[in-house]
Amino acid sequence: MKFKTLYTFLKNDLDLIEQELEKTVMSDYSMLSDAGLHLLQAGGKRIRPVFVLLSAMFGTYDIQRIKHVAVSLEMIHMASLVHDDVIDDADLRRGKPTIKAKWDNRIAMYTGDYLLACSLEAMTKIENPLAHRLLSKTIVDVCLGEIEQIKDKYHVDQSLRTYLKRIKRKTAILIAASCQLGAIAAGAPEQIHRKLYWYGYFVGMSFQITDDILDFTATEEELGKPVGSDLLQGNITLPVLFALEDPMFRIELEKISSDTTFEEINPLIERILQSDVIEKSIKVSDQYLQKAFSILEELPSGRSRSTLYSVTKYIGKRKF
Ligand code: GRG
Repeated sequence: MKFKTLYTFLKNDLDLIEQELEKTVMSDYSMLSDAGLHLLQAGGKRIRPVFVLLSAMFGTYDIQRIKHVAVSLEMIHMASLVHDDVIDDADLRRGKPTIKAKWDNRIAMYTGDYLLACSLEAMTKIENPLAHRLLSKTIVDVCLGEIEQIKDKYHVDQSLRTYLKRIKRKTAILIAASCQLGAIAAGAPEQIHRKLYWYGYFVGMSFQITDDILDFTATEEELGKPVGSDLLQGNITLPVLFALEDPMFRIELEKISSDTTFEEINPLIERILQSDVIEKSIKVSDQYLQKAFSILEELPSGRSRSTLYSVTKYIGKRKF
């Protein structure tokens, strides 16, 4: 089953958001429009807009209002991907050349900045200080998460806590904010939008852990980038943290540096795949999903809750 079939009733609204995203990246400067459109048309799951819309259904759902929130959240995500690809010197994203590879680092930085600015502009349509405070805090956290990731690269002596704090900032908080902001913009009561934040946070933690697992278990075609890219970048993800408990693996991993090649990390990828660390990581991801399900139980029943339930189940099994 495809992810999109879980929420076919949102198709028209998601199509509208797609058109809004295209309109929003347009600028008088073809360089910015071309680069923005290139990333948009490369695909992407648009899960943040989906969470915005489903959460908005807990309030007064008005797509003409909610679309600005969905566009804003997807544009922050896009801006962060464009900057991330410069930081990681990555050539492929969503199976297509990155902006920095197709153009150059300078244009990628301008494009990322422009997308972030467009995101803030889209959110001004929501005249609610709480929404803006949450959005600003979220962007600060995403930036801190990235700085922590850079600081922790190649550090084999980091704790599980450090890893969890990093993924909370770099991924989970943006998904949490997508849920809460959708509900806030739709005027949902406080006790509902707060719960949706925590639902999004737990789903987001599981989503990132799964991303870290897929870096080893998926194919290059599924990932849209080479297998083991995170490891090659020196990112100590959950499967790697577990694998470091083996002293022999630790000795091999300590040899990785920015000069290491894909050929050199292949044996490490093989070791990870042959051990139980993937299973152990899936268990941690499942624990977060269980917490997400518990929060869903506390929300009013209806189409939104049941769809969030299916989306959560799918996220636990995703292969993309
Ligand atoms: C400009 C806001 C801003 C931040 C700068 C570079 C940076 C600081 C942050 C990068 C954070 C980052 C890349 C987090 C990864 C998040 C993640 C899980 C990406 C993959 O998300 P998917 O699977 O991607 O939803 P698609 O392609 O489907 O949209």
